[in-house]
Amino acid sequence: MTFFTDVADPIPFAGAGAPEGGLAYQVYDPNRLVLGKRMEEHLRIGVCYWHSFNWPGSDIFGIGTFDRPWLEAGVDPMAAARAKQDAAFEFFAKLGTPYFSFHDVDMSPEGETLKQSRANLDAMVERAAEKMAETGVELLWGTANLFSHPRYAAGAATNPDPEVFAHAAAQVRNMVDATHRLGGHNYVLWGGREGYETLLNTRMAQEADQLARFLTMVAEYKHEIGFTGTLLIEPKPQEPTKHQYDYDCSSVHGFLDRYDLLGEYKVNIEVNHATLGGHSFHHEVAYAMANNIFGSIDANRGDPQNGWDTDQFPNSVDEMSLALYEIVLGGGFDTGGFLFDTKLRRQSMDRTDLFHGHVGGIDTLARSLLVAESMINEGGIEAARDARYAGWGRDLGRDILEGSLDLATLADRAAKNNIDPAPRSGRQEHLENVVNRHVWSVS
Ligand code: XLS
Ligand code: NI
Ligand code: NI
Repeated sequence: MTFFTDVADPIPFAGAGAPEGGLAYQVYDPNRLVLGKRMEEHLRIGVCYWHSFNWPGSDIFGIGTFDRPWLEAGVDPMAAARAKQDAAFEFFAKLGTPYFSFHDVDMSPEGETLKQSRANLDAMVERAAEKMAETGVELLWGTANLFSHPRYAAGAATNPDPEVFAHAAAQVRNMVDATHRLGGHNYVLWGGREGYETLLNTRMAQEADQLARFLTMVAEYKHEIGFTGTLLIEPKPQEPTKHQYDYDCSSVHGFLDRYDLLGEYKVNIEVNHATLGGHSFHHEVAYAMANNIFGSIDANRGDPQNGWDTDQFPNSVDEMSLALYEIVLGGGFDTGGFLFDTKLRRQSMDRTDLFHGHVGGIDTLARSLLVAESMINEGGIEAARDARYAGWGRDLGRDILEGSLDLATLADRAAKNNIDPAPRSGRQEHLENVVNRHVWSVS
């Protein structure tokens, strides 16, 4: 049975001739070569199972508005899971993008016991394996939902009750197995409730040790079973907790360093998590690149007026171009990609709305990639950065960094040479104009 009956399979690339309002890519041409690599390989786009197929369009003030028959009351849970999976894979194939991602409970219903949950998951994962073989769609990452069930109200790994930690361990073990079985490229841990609501009842040091123990166990298990995907932590500053420990890339980096986990984990950066943390997305990407923890991206953005995770489709070439510049310049994705952890607006209840959101977002990324390509080919930004730091490649800079000078020797040398450094322009406005020239001119 087809669910998205009004949509062509697959959605074509029509370039500038795309019909207005129609479903065709204007920029995303998977085979177009960009800096020697196919566009599809640069962007590695994936669709999320949860917001697109497992969320009815509800919000805290109202029930679902979407047409998702498998979510209706009274449907047998496994039959519902199969109908949802059919619609999801039909969507992935029609969109024509290479990857998807899911949480355990998105794909298979939780059973009465952990054993039953595992059996349900295994059955749905085997069915997914068949669908993946039929469509060629691959798993970007798997993850476990350790935040929806009431047992996780006070966190999973950071819960004051070790039995909750153990339950979370069982779920993660099952999902790492499932991800491994499906040839997943990464495994994600988003610490949804790994934080606190109030410090009055919280022992932060204790919770940090618990979280580190959990992450260590997951890394050890990965090696035990021979899973070769990358483990990723997805930072977010808050929501649903008042404060989340994985606040941003820098706090995750420090945490990994403190517990000797650098090298085992990288980060999955979500655009709107960056902005909720008081950073630009560009900042988070550049930080991760600079510190060798860059892994993957969740491409959904926020709304500048709202202080929560609205998960909207990317539509700003300005914002995405800067991030893509850093990503491509830094060598691009390894196992990661651009996951659409995106939500439709609650009023977008037509079946085709899901396609319009993704197609527009994908075109935004494709155009941003072309801007990045143009900036890299022209080289103006890197030349300006090189010029700005050039002194560090000369004698004084090298001597300082190599550690051959102590403070007093350096001070004496400065006095002896009578140095009097002149302030120099950072040229910010000029550089912003350079970027805009590329944004406005690529095609
Ligand atoms: C929530 C997160 C979540 C993760 C996966 O804000 O973005 O959707 O990506 O658990
Ligand atoms: Ni996310
Ligand atoms: Ni999010």
